[in-house]
Parts: sequence; C-alpha cells; structure tokens
Amino acid sequence: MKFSRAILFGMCLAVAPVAVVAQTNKSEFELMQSIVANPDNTPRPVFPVPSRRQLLWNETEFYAFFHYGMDTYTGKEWGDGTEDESTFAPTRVPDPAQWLRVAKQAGMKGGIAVVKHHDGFCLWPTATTTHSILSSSSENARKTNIPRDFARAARKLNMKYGFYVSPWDLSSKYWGEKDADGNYTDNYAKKVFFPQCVELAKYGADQFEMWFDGATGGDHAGYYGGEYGGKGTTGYRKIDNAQTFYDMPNLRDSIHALLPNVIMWGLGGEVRWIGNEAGYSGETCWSMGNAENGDENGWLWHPGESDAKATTGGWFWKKNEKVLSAERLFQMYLETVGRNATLILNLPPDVNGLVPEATAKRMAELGNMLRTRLGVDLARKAVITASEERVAGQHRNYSVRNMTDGKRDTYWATNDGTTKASITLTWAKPTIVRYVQLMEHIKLGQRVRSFTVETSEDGVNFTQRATNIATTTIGYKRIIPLNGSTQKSYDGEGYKVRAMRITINDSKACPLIENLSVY
Ligand code: FUL
Repeated sequence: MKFSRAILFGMCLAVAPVAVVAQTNKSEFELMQSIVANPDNTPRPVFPVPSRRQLLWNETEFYAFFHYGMDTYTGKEWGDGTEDESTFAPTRVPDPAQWLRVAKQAGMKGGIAVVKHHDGFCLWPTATTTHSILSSSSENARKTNIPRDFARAARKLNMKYGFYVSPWDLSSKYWGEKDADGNYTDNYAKKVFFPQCVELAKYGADQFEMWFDGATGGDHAGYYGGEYGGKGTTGYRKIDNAQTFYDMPNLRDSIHALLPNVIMWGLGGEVRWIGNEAGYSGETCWSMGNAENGDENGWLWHPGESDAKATTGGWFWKKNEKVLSAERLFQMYLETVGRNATLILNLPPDVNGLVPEATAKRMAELGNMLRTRLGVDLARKAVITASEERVAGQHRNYSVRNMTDGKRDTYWATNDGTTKASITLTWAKPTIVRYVQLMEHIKLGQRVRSFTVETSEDGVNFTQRATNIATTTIGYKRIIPLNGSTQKSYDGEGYKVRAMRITINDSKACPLIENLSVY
C-alpha cells in the first residue's frame, strides 16, 4: 500500500502536540520526519497505564468517607431492609457542608457520602423505591437530600465528591430475584440500580468516584461477617455473579457517558480494595493486580484504595465511640498515601446529622500534624544532581529540576536502557531531615522495583536509612520515614545531614520521577 505524503502528514498531525503544528516553516516532509522520530525524546510507556480518570482519582490521595443513614438511628452496622422509614429521624436537617469542612481541616481533598447502604434506604427523593426519606414521618428526614447538599458543599469548598450506593439492597424484592426456571431476572438492574445511579449522576457531572461495595448477600454473616442471620432469616438471598447480575459493564459505560471523570470503585473494576479495613497498604504496592501488594505483572491498571475508620465504633456512628489519636491517623496516612494507595477515612455523622465535635477537633489536629511534618519541602533548598539525565528533546527536557518544580507533567528520566541511577541532594548548611517522598510519572506506567535511601553528614560518607522497610515500589507516591518507623513520632528528632542519595537499583525501564520532596 502506498500513502501519499499529504495523507502521512495528516496522520502525523493528528497525533502531534499543538506546539509542533504551530511552530515552523519547515517543509511538510521535514516536519513529518521529525514527528515520527520522536523529537521530544519522550520515553515509551510501560504498559499498563492509567486512564485519564484514574490519574485524576489518584491525585485526590486523602478523602473522607461518611457513613450515615438508617443504621445511624438503629445502632446497627447492617440493616436488613425491613426498618420503618420513620426510624430515620434526624434531630435537625443533616448538614453535609459541616462534614466536608471537618474533612478539609484534616487536609483531605474530598469525600464520599453513603447515600444508600445495604438496607436499601435512600437518602434522596428517589422514584425507584418508597424506602426513602420521603416516607419518613420526620419533617427533617423529608427535607434531607444528601447527594444534593453534599455536592453543593463540595463545590463551594473546592473539594471532590462522590457517592456510595450499595448494589446489595435488602429492601428490594427484585434483589436476587429468580424466574420460574431458576435464572436471575434483570428487574433489579433495570428497575432499581441503573435508575438509582442515573438519578445520582444528575447531582453533578464532576463526581470523582462511585463506591460499589462487593458484598453479595447471603445471610448477615455474609461477606464480611455480621451480627446475626442464618438461612431462613429475613435477609437470606444470594447472587452468584455480581458482574452479570448488575450488568456492570453496561452500567460502567452508561455512567461514564454521563460522568466522564468518575471512577467506579470495587465492583466497577477501576480501583481496587486494598484488602483490609485497617488503614495500611503493602510496602511493595503495584498499581496492577489486587490486595495489599498488587501484581508487578498485572495486565490491568487497578490502583489501591484503603478504607479505614477514624473512630472505634464501626462504619456508622455509635454512642460512646472514641476517635483514634492523631498519631495513629498519621501512621495510617504514611502506610496508605505513603505506599502508593489512597486513604478514605470514615468520619461518621451522628443522630444530629453532624460530625461530632470530638472528631472535628481530632481532624484539625491531624491537619496540623500533616502540615508540620510534611509541609516544608527541604528538597527545594538543595542542589540536586543525578548520575544521568535523559537527552533533552525539542520541547522537553528531563532535568533533575523537574522533580522540584511542583508540576505533574515534567519529570526527571534516564536514557532508554538505564535502569540503575542515583540522585544526590546537597545542602549548603547541615539540615535536619526525616522523610523523603518520591512520585513516579505513572502516566507512562509504574516502573521502579527497588531503591535505597542514604544520608551523609559530611557529603562524602553515606549511611543507608530505613533499612527495615521494603524500599521496592514507588508508584504514584511513596513516603519513606528515614528512621524506618511509620509509628514513632518524629517531633524533635531527625538526621542532621549535608547530603542525601537515592539510588534506583532496578526498574522495568528507564525510571521517570516527577516529584522528589524531603521533609
Ligand atoms: C463494607 C460494607 O459491608 C460495610 O458496611 C461498609 O460500608 C464498608 C465500607 O464496606 O463492605
């Protein structure tokens, strides 16, 4: 087959950055040649790579979970769907703006509100069921519309927002329904779940995450264990395959058409559960695969989210529950956000529809701690050199300076074939250091398999730090406490150094580091 030059030129322009098109008086042929020749010397991606919406999601890093609903008023963790709607009776109209203000004080960038839990009670005026706020005898309940007020508040506070809508629905007669031949019907997907997701989509096209829990029924001792149950009790129904029962692939496509940036958590397949509810990810954590460690060879981008509770009671508010200490929450932050996962921290609102004062205070304390410990970036005061810098292209360089410019689209890189390299930071004056933070340019795939961190008092002799930690993967973000402990408070301690060296020992291809910070 023969292409004319004009056609080839057109094809190249279709993939060319705008700057190239705008630039020059070169002949068409020269321009085409330079484009084909990769003039920016951009590294080739290492597959799999994240989708645009997965990248945006990753940037949210630390956000709140708000479990609120029927269970707040029954004291249960899992309702069974038979609750009288009037049991949902807030003492005042719930105030999601207060919830999000509390989250923001802790340094969180967004939040996800439960708007329907497994009991099926809907916290918005839905047309899909009578089991909603509209059927409560409480006036405050009937004035409640969590998705509307949550979305409005988030936009005002410049925070990201999304909703948890439980696929498992014990209140719906269609959930787990079978026809006369024993096959599952699509009534639940068509009449309840799809329409509910579409109703929720209307509360804002800028939603960042929809939370589709993986619980697939059974009795109340089902997926995660529970307080009662057994075959024959109210809740006993099961589905065999959530993907087909909810018609997940179709739902995902339809919702993406309405909400281009939303990622579908869990059953939606775009972000994975980290494998525990205790607020930690693996030290080795790949954005492919499953659970705490992921899988270096996984073929699908499937980054981890860690869901954890800030309180001692449960996911829903409980009388007399305590809030975890700021120190413990800081540890969680290091063990999730600092290990290539995101942290969604649960702050349950109480019967007044407000996050309790004690939680609010603790979040302010945590926010201060994060700002004090991880706020002032000492890398910006250092002279940085590297064992190698990738040859610059026409419009792009790969300088070490790119790691401290605060931009996500510039990065330091080595040449193709170089998978071992070191970066050295040198300070003019002895400087106290405690943490080092690295971010890979994951847009082109996660690469680093192994690295080490050393410090030096004299700039000549180096000592390896954090030797008890698996300094393996980096991913979107990795934070290494130099003393090797995510638990021990660093107040008043640290290493007084003149230099620090980070050595990448092994990488799937040339390493690309977009951020290097030292605290
Ligand atoms: C679980 C649910 O069963 C819990 O009730 C809670 O919502 C938690 C975040 O996810 O799977």
